[in-house]
Amino acid sequence: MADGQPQPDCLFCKIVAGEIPATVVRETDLTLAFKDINPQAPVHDLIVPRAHYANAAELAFGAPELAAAVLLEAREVAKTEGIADGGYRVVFNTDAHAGQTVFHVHAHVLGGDFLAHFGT
Ligand code: IU
Repeated sequence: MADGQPQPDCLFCKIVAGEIPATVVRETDLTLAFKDINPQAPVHDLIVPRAHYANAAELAFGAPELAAAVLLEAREVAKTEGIADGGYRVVFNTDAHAGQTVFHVHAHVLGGDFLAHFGT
């Protein structure tokens, strides 16, 4: 389903609703940014849209303006965390082969040091 409605068993819907605590970095009307509980870099935050979409593909298709808001928020989170100048990585793990484990779309924002490079 890709209509943005909250899902009862979704961990990140519960964080958005304040039912489960998180260390919030920034919030807007559309998004919430919080610390990843298992950081993979000196700075590792997650940005979620408040609305529920399962993954980046569903978000981009169902609410492209909200997808843009999440990307713009990555820039703001990087500035807030002081990593905008050094550079940072934005990752959307999308479905099984990418190892997605929480099926409420989230952008990982990683930085604060040189990150392992992949690709050519
Ligand atoms: P993934 O892209 O779905 O693999 O990422 C899920 C992330 O959510 C992962 O980095 C977890 O450490 C993180 N996370 C969290 O921050 N808080 C939680 O309660 C749970 C997972 I469960």
